[in-house]
Amino acid sequence: MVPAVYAREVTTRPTLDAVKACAGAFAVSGAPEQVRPHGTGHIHDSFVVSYGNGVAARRLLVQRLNQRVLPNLDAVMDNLARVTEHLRARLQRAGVGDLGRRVLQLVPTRAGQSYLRAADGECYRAFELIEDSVSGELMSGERAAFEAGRAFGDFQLALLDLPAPPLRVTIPGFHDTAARLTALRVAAQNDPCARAADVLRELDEAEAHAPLATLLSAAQAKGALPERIAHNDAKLGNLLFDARSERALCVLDLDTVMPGLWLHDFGDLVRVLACSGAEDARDLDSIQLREPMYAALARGYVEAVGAQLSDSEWELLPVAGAVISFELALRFLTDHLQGDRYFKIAHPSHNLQRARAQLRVLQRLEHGVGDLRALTQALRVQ
Ligand code: GN1
Ligand code: MG
Repeated sequence: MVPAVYAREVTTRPTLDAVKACAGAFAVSGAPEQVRPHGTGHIHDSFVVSYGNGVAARRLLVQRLNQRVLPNLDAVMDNLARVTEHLRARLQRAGVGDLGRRVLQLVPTRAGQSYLRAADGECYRAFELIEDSVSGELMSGERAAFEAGRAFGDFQLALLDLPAPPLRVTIPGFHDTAARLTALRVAAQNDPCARAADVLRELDEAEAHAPLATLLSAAQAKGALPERIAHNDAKLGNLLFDARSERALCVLDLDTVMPGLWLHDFGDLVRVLACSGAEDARDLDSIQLREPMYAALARGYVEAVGAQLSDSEWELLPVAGAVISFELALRFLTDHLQGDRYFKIAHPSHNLQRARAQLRVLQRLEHGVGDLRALTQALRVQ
């Protein structure tokens, strides 16, 4: 299945006044007072809103939702409610305290809806802001890598026993790497923005890696990889750490939590942690393999889910990062060719820069795969 081409033009960020006007619709006492932009997500627009209630300010995270990327918001919010309730009940049973900071807590509208549809058709939702926390993007070092591996592993483990029915598919073909490659070929062929001639080297590099596109799906088709609930967007920006203890606190961004492969989550974590350099690094030499970070990440992940992994999952852990960095490179390059309709950008060649950086991550992970294999094997025999 070829993912949809995003036909509508990129929308601009809402004004702070527009957010403030909508923020009054959520069920908290006091009126919205201050609004400020928050976070670095590529899809929604997020804001921290303080409400005055005469005593102490209460703060919510208010998001304007991207309906081009997530057209079925009812499915998204349904999944969110089921997942967060399940996680909360589990933590409660385990006697874990501080629940309000360990699981996302949605704040409904005064009318009792899970999200607000404003008069202009834009949709907003609100969460309790998790205070005294730090985005994983600001964390560094092996301890944080270990924590991230364990936190996403724990998240997967906790959803193993989510009662039926299956979660809804919020974005069809999300990790269908072969379809992502097809979408790139179509975009290069149609070339709506006349950008293809400038990216021939990147297109060649993508084609040279085509076999990666079916590596996981072929194993899955053979029955070697179980389908289970995955987060599907396991990056550090989607994990909060406690500001004081620097331990992982809460997994965020549950919009793509749906049936999938656990390897996609591990691969995403490898993509962001096992190489230095930013996701959109302009200086490609800043992107170097960091074996100790991979080892720490894998140790944390295996501590959580090692006992659940099938033989094929163990075998494919060391290559999962290459698959996901390849897939994301395809997506960024496709978006560049299509005129930046999907990911938010800060400048006109941003998606191209991101694609180049992901291709470099891919190269590093491929060259180092022998080392990654040895590090993974060492964890298995322990
Ligand atoms: C997007 O929303 P955000 O920024 O957490 C994207 C992911 C990409 C990621 C790359 C729904 O995640 O798939 O891996 O950017 N989310 C969606 O940073 O497409
Ligand atoms: Mg996010």
